[in-house]
Amino acid sequence: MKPSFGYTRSDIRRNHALLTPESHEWITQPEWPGAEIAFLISPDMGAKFAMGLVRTAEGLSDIAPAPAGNARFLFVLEGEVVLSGKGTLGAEGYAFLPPQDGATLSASAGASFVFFEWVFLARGEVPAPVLGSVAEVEGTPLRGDDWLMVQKLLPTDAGFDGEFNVMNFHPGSSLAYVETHFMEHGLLMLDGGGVYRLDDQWYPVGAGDAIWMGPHVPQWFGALGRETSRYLIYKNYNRSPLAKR
Ligand code: UGY
Ligand code: MN
Repeated sequence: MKPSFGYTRSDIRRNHALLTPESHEWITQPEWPGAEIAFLISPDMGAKFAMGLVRTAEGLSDIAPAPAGNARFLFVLEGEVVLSGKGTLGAEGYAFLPPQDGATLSASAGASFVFFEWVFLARGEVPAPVLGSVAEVEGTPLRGDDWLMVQKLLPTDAGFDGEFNVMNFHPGSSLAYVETHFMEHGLLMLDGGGVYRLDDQWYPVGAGDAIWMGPHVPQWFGALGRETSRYLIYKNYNRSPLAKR
């Protein structure tokens, strides 16, 4: 039995990290008046992107866009987020905002969302913003396995330097093999749970847990329980490992 004090499931290692809700440090930032932010993944741990949770008791108004050169992706967990001149996102609504996009962000009282920011690697024309909702994205079986459906939230063309997917695991299904690849991941468990293998560790994980997978880290997930397990996952994509950030 683990003691209830001085213990966390969070585990931060050289090439991966599990970040669990009981260890989140909620901070304020000058760029986000009215928000509490828990930065879960950052370049300080070796990642090439940042991922944070935002919550707001009173609501947010006109939060400035990401710094020049950075792309931003938002995924709403609760409440509503409004992007000026673009539209309103409800629960499981999402937006990709390319660098230099001028939209400001407002949010309803009690709203929460996850956001990602990274230095965008352009290839040809920089893509236009994308707004959508998970419920409207069709899933496709991963490598023919219809117990593992992938919803691709962004267009797949090479203008995008990354992808954001929701992976849906039927209870008892798993990734078909232990993946190793140079691309990184930032992941948020949305529903269900199971066992995540990262490097040579096996972690029990559930809704609300976040994971950083660094380049080349061996990774595998097996879904347990009776409900569908789902996670949101970011991956840098469409770019050579030698491409400069
Ligand atoms: O797209 C991926 O690399 C994905 N299958 N990885 C993962 O779920 N850990
Ligand atoms: Mn992967």
